[in-house]
Amino acid sequence: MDNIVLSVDIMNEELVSKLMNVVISYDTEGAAKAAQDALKAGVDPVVAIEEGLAKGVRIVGEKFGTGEVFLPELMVAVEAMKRAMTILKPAIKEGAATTKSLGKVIIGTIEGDIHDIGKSLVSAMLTVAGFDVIDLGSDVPVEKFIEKTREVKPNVIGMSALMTTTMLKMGEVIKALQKEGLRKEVKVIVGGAPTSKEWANKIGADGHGGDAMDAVEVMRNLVGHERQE
Ligand code: B1M
Repeated sequence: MDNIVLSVDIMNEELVSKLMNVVISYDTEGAAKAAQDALKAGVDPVVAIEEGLAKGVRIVGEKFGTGEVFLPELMVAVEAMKRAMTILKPAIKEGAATTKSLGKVIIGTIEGDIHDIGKSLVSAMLTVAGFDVIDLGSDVPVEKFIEKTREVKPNVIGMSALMTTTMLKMGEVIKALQKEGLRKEVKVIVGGAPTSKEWANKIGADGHGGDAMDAVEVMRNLVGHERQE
Protein backbone atom coordinates (compact mmCIF):
# COMPACT_ATOMS: atom_id res chain seq x y z
CA MET A 1 0.00 0.00 0.00
CA ASP A 2 2.81 2.38 1.02
CA ASN A 3 4.57 1.60 -2.26
CA ILE A 4 1.48 2.55 -4.26
CA VAL A 5 1.16 5.88 -2.41
CA LEU A 6 4.86 6.52 -2.98
CA SER A 7 4.67 5.85 -6.72
CA VAL A 8 1.60 8.08 -7.07
CA ASP A 9 3.54 10.83 -5.25
CA ILE A 10 6.51 10.39 -7.57
CA MET A 11 4.27 10.46 -10.63
CA ASN A 12 2.58 13.62 -9.34
CA GLU A 13 5.94 15.25 -8.67
CA GLU A 14 6.93 14.48 -12.25
CA LEU A 15 3.72 16.03 -13.56
CA VAL A 16 4.28 19.14 -11.45
CA SER A 17 7.88 19.34 -12.73
CA LYS A 18 6.56 18.98 -16.25
CA LEU A 19 4.42 22.09 -15.66
CA MET A 20 7.49 23.98 -14.48
CA ASN A 21 9.38 22.78 -17.54
CA VAL A 22 6.78 23.86 -20.11
CA VAL A 23 7.21 27.40 -18.74
CA ILE A 24 11.03 27.29 -18.57
CA SER A 25 11.26 25.83 -22.07
CA TYR A 26 8.69 28.30 -23.50
CA ASP A 27 6.56 25.33 -24.59
CA THR A 28 3.23 27.06 -25.22
CA GLU A 29 2.06 24.09 -27.31
CA GLY A 30 2.62 21.54 -24.54
CA ALA A 31 1.19 23.67 -21.72
CA ALA A 32 -2.48 22.68 -21.92
CA LYS A 33 -1.64 18.98 -22.18
CA ALA A 34 0.68 19.15 -19.18
CA ALA A 35 -2.14 20.78 -17.18
CA GLN A 36 -4.70 18.20 -18.30
CA ASP A 37 -2.33 15.34 -17.45
CA ALA A 38 -1.78 16.74 -13.96
CA LEU A 39 -5.51 17.11 -13.29
CA LYS A 40 -6.25 13.65 -14.63
CA ALA A 41 -3.69 12.17 -12.25
CA GLY A 42 -5.36 13.97 -9.35
CA VAL A 43 -2.74 16.66 -8.74
CA ASP A 44 -4.21 19.51 -6.66
CA PRO A 45 -4.59 22.44 -9.10
CA VAL A 46 -3.20 24.89 -6.52
CA VAL A 47 -0.07 22.74 -6.10
CA ALA A 48 0.18 22.47 -9.89
CA ILE A 49 0.11 26.26 -10.18
CA GLU A 50 2.28 27.19 -7.18
CA GLU A 51 4.87 24.38 -7.36
CA GLY A 52 4.86 23.97 -11.13
CA LEU A 53 3.89 26.99 -13.21
CA ALA A 54 4.74 29.77 -10.73
CA LYS A 55 8.15 28.24 -9.97
CA GLY A 56 8.86 28.12 -13.70
CA VAL A 57 7.86 31.72 -14.30
CA ARG A 58 9.94 32.89 -11.33
CA ILE A 59 12.99 31.06 -12.71
CA VAL A 60 12.55 32.79 -16.08
CA GLY A 61 11.94 36.05 -14.13
CA GLU A 62 15.27 35.68 -12.34
CA LYS A 63 17.02 35.19 -15.68
CA PHE A 64 15.19 38.26 -16.95
CA GLY A 65 16.47 40.19 -13.91
CA THR A 66 20.07 39.21 -14.66
CA GLY A 67 19.75 39.96 -18.36
CA GLU A 68 20.05 36.33 -19.40
CA VAL A 69 16.64 36.43 -21.12
CA PHE A 70 14.69 39.36 -22.51
CA LEU A 71 11.11 40.56 -22.36
CA PRO A 72 9.86 38.64 -25.45
CA GLU A 73 11.03 35.34 -23.89
CA LEU A 74 9.48 36.25 -20.55
CA MET A 75 6.22 36.95 -22.34
CA VAL A 76 6.27 33.55 -24.07
CA ALA A 77 6.91 31.90 -20.69
CA VAL A 78 3.90 33.80 -19.31
CA GLU A 79 1.81 32.70 -22.31
CA ALA A 80 2.67 29.06 -21.53
CA MET A 81 1.69 29.64 -17.89
CA LYS A 82 -1.59 31.29 -18.89
CA ARG A 83 -2.56 28.45 -21.24
CA ALA A 84 -2.06 25.95 -18.45
CA MET A 85 -3.89 28.20 -15.96
CA THR A 86 -6.94 28.24 -18.25
CA ILE A 87 -7.25 24.53 -17.53
CA LEU A 88 -6.20 24.57 -13.87
CA LYS A 89 -8.12 27.60 -12.53
CA PRO A 90 -11.64 26.25 -13.16
CA ALA A 91 -10.58 23.08 -11.36
CA ILE A 92 -9.84 25.16 -8.23
CA LYS A 93 -13.25 26.75 -8.48
CA GLU A 94 -15.01 23.40 -8.60
CA GLY A 95 -14.24 23.15 -4.90
CA ALA A 96 -16.28 26.28 -4.16
CA ALA A 97 -19.66 25.22 -2.87
CA THR A 98 -20.66 27.55 -0.09
CA THR A 99 -24.04 29.19 0.21
CA LYS A 100 -23.11 31.82 2.78
CA SER A 101 -20.39 34.38 2.24
CA LEU A 102 -17.36 34.86 4.48
CA GLY A 103 -17.40 38.51 3.49
CA LYS A 104 -16.90 40.84 0.58
CA VAL A 105 -13.43 41.50 -0.81
CA ILE A 106 -12.32 43.93 -3.45
CA ILE A 107 -8.95 43.10 -4.90
CA GLY A 108 -6.68 44.56 -7.53
CA THR A 109 -3.12 45.10 -8.65
CA ILE A 110 -2.12 48.61 -7.85
CA GLU A 111 -1.80 51.53 -10.27
CA GLY A 112 1.12 51.36 -12.69
CA ASP A 113 1.48 47.61 -12.29
CA ILE A 114 0.15 45.13 -14.86
CA HIS A 115 1.32 41.94 -13.10
CA ASP A 116 -1.92 40.06 -12.48
CA ILE A 117 -1.08 36.35 -12.31
CA GLY A 118 -0.53 36.18 -8.54
CA LYS A 119 -3.46 38.47 -7.81
CA SER A 120 -5.77 36.34 -9.96
CA LEU A 121 -4.64 33.25 -8.10
CA VAL A 122 -5.39 34.93 -4.77
CA SER A 123 -8.79 35.95 -6.17
CA ALA A 124 -9.58 32.37 -7.18
CA MET A 125 -8.51 30.98 -3.81
CA LEU A 126 -10.61 33.52 -1.92
CA THR A 127 -13.64 32.60 -4.02
CA VAL A 128 -13.08 28.93 -3.26
CA ALA A 129 -12.78 29.74 0.45
CA GLY A 130 -16.21 31.40 0.37
CA PHE A 131 -15.54 35.11 -0.04
CA ASP A 132 -17.46 37.27 -2.50
CA VAL A 133 -14.64 38.63 -4.60
CA ILE A 134 -14.84 41.70 -6.77
CA ASP A 135 -11.68 41.65 -8.88
CA LEU A 136 -10.82 45.10 -10.19
CA GLY A 137 -8.04 43.74 -12.41
CA SER A 138 -4.63 45.31 -12.70
CA ASP A 139 -3.27 48.87 -12.93
CA VAL A 140 -6.07 49.98 -10.60
CA PRO A 141 -5.91 53.70 -9.74
CA VAL A 142 -6.06 54.80 -6.10
CA GLU A 143 -9.39 56.55 -6.76
CA LYS A 144 -10.91 53.34 -8.13
CA PHE A 145 -10.25 51.53 -4.82
CA ILE A 146 -11.96 54.41 -2.99
CA GLU A 147 -14.90 54.58 -5.40
CA LYS A 148 -15.50 50.81 -5.19
CA THR A 149 -15.17 50.83 -1.40
CA ARG A 150 -17.98 53.38 -1.21
CA GLU A 151 -20.06 51.46 -3.72
CA VAL A 152 -19.80 47.86 -2.47
CA LYS A 153 -18.77 48.37 1.19
CA PRO A 154 -16.30 45.46 1.27
CA ASN A 155 -15.08 43.85 4.48
CA VAL A 156 -11.57 43.69 3.06
CA ILE A 157 -9.54 45.48 0.39
CA GLY A 158 -6.73 43.40 -1.11
CA MET A 159 -3.90 45.06 -3.00
CA SER A 160 -1.19 43.36 -4.99
CA ALA A 161 2.10 44.87 -6.24
CA LEU A 162 4.99 43.17 -8.00
CA MET A 163 7.33 46.10 -8.34
CA THR A 164 9.26 48.11 -5.79
CA THR A 165 8.11 51.27 -7.56
CA THR A 166 4.38 50.48 -7.57
CA MET A 167 4.16 49.11 -4.02
CA LEU A 168 4.41 52.72 -2.84
CA LYS A 169 0.90 53.31 -4.20
CA MET A 170 -0.51 50.92 -1.58
CA GLY A 171 0.22 53.47 1.11
CA GLU A 172 -1.58 56.10 -0.95
CA VAL A 173 -4.74 54.00 -1.00
CA ILE A 174 -4.64 53.68 2.80
CA LYS A 175 -4.11 57.43 3.20
CA ALA A 176 -7.00 58.12 0.82
CA LEU A 177 -9.25 55.76 2.81
CA GLN A 178 -8.35 57.68 5.97
CA LYS A 179 -8.96 61.02 4.28
CA GLU A 180 -12.38 59.89 3.06
CA GLY A 181 -13.35 58.56 6.50
CA LEU A 182 -13.56 54.96 5.20
CA ARG A 183 -10.55 53.38 6.87
CA LYS A 184 -12.34 52.16 10.01
CA GLU A 185 -14.97 50.37 7.96
CA VAL A 186 -12.62 48.12 6.03
CA LYS A 187 -9.61 45.88 6.61
CA VAL A 188 -6.67 46.14 4.24
CA ILE A 189 -4.34 43.34 3.19
CA VAL A 190 -1.38 43.65 0.88
CA GLY A 191 0.69 41.09 -1.01
CA GLY A 192 3.03 40.50 -3.93
CA ALA A 193 6.71 39.59 -4.20
CA PRO A 194 8.33 42.85 -2.98
CA THR A 195 5.94 43.29 -0.03
CA SER A 196 6.32 41.93 3.50
CA LYS A 197 4.74 42.01 6.95
CA GLU A 198 7.06 44.91 7.79
CA TRP A 199 5.86 46.76 4.72
CA ALA A 200 2.23 46.14 5.67
CA ASN A 201 2.90 47.55 9.15
CA LYS A 202 4.80 50.51 7.79
CA ILE A 203 1.96 51.67 5.55
CA GLY A 204 -0.75 50.89 8.12
CA ALA A 205 -2.30 47.83 6.46
CA ASP A 206 -3.99 45.20 8.65
CA GLY A 207 -2.29 42.19 7.13
CA HIS A 208 0.10 40.70 4.61
CA GLY A 209 -0.33 37.58 2.48
CA GLY A 210 2.83 35.70 1.52
CA ASP A 211 1.08 33.51 -1.01
CA ALA A 212 -2.45 32.68 -2.10
CA MET A 213 -3.10 30.19 0.75
CA ASP A 214 -1.71 32.60 3.29
CA ALA A 215 -3.88 35.41 1.87
CA VAL A 216 -6.98 33.30 2.54
CA GLU A 217 -5.89 32.57 6.14
CA VAL A 218 -5.07 36.21 6.84
CA MET A 219 -8.42 37.34 5.42
CA ARG A 220 -10.31 34.74 7.42
CA ASN A 221 -8.65 36.04 10.57
CA LEU A 222 -9.30 39.64 9.65
CA VAL A 223 -13.03 39.17 9.18
CA GLY A 224 -13.35 36.71 12.08
CA HIS A 225 -14.54 33.18 11.51
CA GLU A 226 -18.19 34.15 11.67
CA ARG A 227 -19.91 33.79 8.34
CA GLN A 228 -22.02 36.71 7.19
CA GLU A 229 -25.39 36.46 5.55
CO1 B1M B 1 7.58 41.66 -14.77
N1 B1M B 1 8.81 42.22 -13.35
N2 B1M B 1 7.80 43.32 -15.61
N3 B1M B 1 6.42 40.88 -16.09
N4 B1M B 1 7.74 39.96 -13.83
C1 B1M B 1 8.98 41.26 -12.17
C2 B1M B 1 8.02 41.60 -11.04
C3 B1M B 1 10.50 41.51 -11.81
C4 B1M B 1 10.86 41.21 -10.35
C5 B1M B 1 11.39 40.71 -12.83
C6 B1M B 1 12.86 40.92 -12.60
O1 B1M B 1 13.41 41.94 -12.93
N5 B1M B 1 13.53 39.93 -12.04
C7 B1M B 1 10.64 43.03 -12.18
C8 B1M B 1 10.34 44.02 -11.06
C9 B1M B 1 11.62 44.61 -10.47
C10 B1M B 1 11.33 45.45 -9.28
O2 B1M B 1 10.43 46.18 -9.16
N6 B1M B 1 12.22 45.35 -8.33
C11 B1M B 1 9.69 43.15 -13.35
C12 B1M B 1 9.72 44.17 -14.33
C13 B1M B 1 10.87 45.16 -14.20
C14 B1M B 1 8.78 44.28 -15.37
C15 B1M B 1 8.68 45.36 -16.46
C16 B1M B 1 8.96 46.80 -16.00
C17 B1M B 1 9.62 44.94 -17.60
C18 B1M B 1 9.76 45.93 -18.73
O3 B1M B 1 8.79 46.29 -19.35
N7 B1M B 1 10.98 46.34 -18.93
C19 B1M B 1 7.22 45.20 -16.93
C20 B1M B 1 6.25 45.96 -16.00
C21 B1M B 1 5.09 46.52 -16.67
C22 B1M B 1 4.16 47.18 -15.63
O4 B1M B 1 3.63 46.51 -14.77
N8 B1M B 1 3.96 48.46 -15.76
C23 B1M B 1 7.02 43.74 -16.67
C24 B1M B 1 6.17 42.94 -17.43
C25 B1M B 1 5.96 41.60 -17.20
C26 B1M B 1 5.15 40.67 -18.11
C27 B1M B 1 4.02 41.37 -18.85
C28 B1M B 1 6.09 40.07 -19.13
C29 B1M B 1 4.75 39.55 -17.08
C30 B1M B 1 3.41 39.84 -16.35
C31 B1M B 1 2.22 39.13 -17.00
C32 B1M B 1 1.00 39.26 -16.14
O5 B1M B 1 1.01 39.28 -14.93
N9 B1M B 1 -0.10 39.34 -16.84
C33 B1M B 1 5.85 39.66 -16.05
C34 B1M B 1 6.21 38.63 -15.13
C35 B1M B 1 5.49 37.31 -15.32
C36 B1M B 1 7.14 38.80 -14.09
C37 B1M B 1 7.71 37.76 -13.12
C38 B1M B 1 8.74 36.95 -13.90
C39 B1M B 1 6.77 36.77 -12.49
C40 B1M B 1 5.55 37.35 -11.77
C41 B1M B 1 4.55 36.25 -11.58
O6 B1M B 1 3.55 36.19 -12.29
N10 B1M B 1 4.84 35.31 -10.67
C42 B1M B 1 8.36 38.67 -12.00
C43 B1M B 1 9.58 38.05 -11.34
C44 B1M B 1 9.26 37.41 -10.01
O7 B1M B 1 8.26 37.65 -9.39
N11 B1M B 1 10.20 36.63 -9.54
C45 B1M B 1 8.50 39.97 -12.71
C46 B1M B 1 3.98 34.15 -10.42
C47 B1M B 1 2.88 34.51 -9.41
C48 B1M B 1 2.01 33.30 -9.13
O8 B1M B 1 3.52 34.89 -8.22
O9 B1M B 1 2.95 37.32 -8.59
O10 B1M B 1 4.53 36.63 -6.73
P1 B1M B 1 3.35 36.34 -7.56
O11 B1M B 1 2.08 36.15 -6.60
C49 B1M B 1 2.12 35.32 -5.45
C50 B1M B 1 2.53 36.06 -4.17
O12 B1M B 1 3.33 37.20 -4.40
C51 B1M B 1 1.23 36.36 -3.50
O13 B1M B 1 0.41 35.25 -3.85
C52 B1M B 1 0.68 34.88 -5.21
C53 B1M B 1 0.46 33.40 -5.35
O14 B1M B 1 1.32 32.67 -4.53
N12 B1M B 1 0.46 37.55 -3.81
C54 B1M B 1 -0.44 38.03 -2.91
C55 B1M B 1 0.42 38.32 -4.91
N13 B1M B 1 -0.50 39.28 -4.77
C56 B1M B 1 -1.06 39.13 -3.56
C57 B1M B 1 -2.06 39.84 -2.90
C58 B1M B 1 -2.43 39.44 -1.62
C59 B1M B 1 -1.81 38.36 -1.00
C60 B1M B 1 -0.83 37.63 -1.64
O15 B1M B 1 -3.37 40.05 -0.92
C61 B1M B 1 -4.14 41.06 -1.51
